[in-house]
Amino acid sequence: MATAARKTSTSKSSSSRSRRGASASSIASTGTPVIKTPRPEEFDKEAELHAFREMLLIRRFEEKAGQLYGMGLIGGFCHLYIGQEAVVVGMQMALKEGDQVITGYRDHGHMLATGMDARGVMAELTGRRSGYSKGKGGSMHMFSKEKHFYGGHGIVGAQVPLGTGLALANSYRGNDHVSLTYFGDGAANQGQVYESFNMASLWKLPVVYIIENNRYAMGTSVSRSSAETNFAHRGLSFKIPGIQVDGMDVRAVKAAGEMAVDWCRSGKGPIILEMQTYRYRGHSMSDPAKYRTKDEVQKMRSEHDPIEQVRQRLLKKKWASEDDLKAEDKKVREVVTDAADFAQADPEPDASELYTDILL
Ligand SMILES: Cc1ncc(C[n+]2csc(CCOP(=O)(O)OP(=O)(O)O)c2C)c(N)n1
Ligand SMILES: [Mg+2]
Repeated sequence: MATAARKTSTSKSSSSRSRRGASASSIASTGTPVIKTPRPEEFDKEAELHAFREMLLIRRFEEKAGQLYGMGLIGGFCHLYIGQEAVVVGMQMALKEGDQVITGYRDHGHMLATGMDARGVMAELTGRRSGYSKGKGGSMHMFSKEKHFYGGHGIVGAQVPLGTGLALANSYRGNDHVSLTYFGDGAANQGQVYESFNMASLWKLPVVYIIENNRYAMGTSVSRSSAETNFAHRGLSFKIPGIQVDGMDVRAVKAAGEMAVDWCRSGKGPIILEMQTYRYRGHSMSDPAKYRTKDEVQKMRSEHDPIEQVRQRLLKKKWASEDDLKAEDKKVREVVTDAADFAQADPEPDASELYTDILL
């Protein structure tokens, strides 16, 4: 994927990189530790099946959310995560209980990966009373303290200082929990990101900054919006190391995730993981995605799909048959159908809830 992403990015991005001469030696001269992207380890059967089920759950859930949106059952914004599943599933495989997750508005995958209930997420999307925010938050505003998921934020980049704050709290309390703070390539150009980087590095806070570079911010490609398209280098001025990771390969994500959380837990401070990924759908449900070709999307789907990669390995190693995998898919579809049925049967919040849980 890294190679494919490079090849299809515009010449401007690669030439600007070489103009700046961001080689390993020039990075070392800034005093920022130089770290290497870890080589992914092979998964055993259990890990492959786990990754397959988890990614498939997100894919099927998002497809259903897209359908319900089309039927007018989901109001407001709805940003689907289809294509990016390996990022959150691989990272989650590297965590331990108590580690926190925070992200932006493309958040349903993160919620499911942290173990939040599909019924509660779908009920929130449809604005029903059993939703995680009692039907008053919708797609972009859901939280689960039990699962250590801190949202769900609609303001681009706003989760970055908040995620850094979670890390500050961990540090202050003296626990060994790590904050996983996810944001996009577009959000990476926000000023508050760099204020956060400065404090996180200065105070050696345990935060993994995960930049989900899906190559677009709404309709703008990274090469049109970003002077430095190597997002792993975005922390250099703050002595925060970073690596680029094939975000379509769940094994590569897990290996990078394990390295990064170990880095944080051992008191070395923040670290950046640039996940090179791709969203198959438009920015949100209302985006016809005319800024890229169908061929570009098709190429990613057919050559780099994260779920298909795992499927092929399971088949090749004879750890599962086509029938076994169809049965897994059926089970996942049942969970999603159940969530959608539940959400549609669940009542809307009572009018008396209009002013509860609101800061006035
Ligand atoms: C502060 C702010 N500016 C602009 C917007 C409008 N907006 C919503 S999403 C988005 C693009 C962000 O892209 P990226 O960070 O790459 O995340 P992705 O959607 O690709 O996951 C913009 C500009 C916003 N919500 N908040
Ligand atoms: Mg993006």
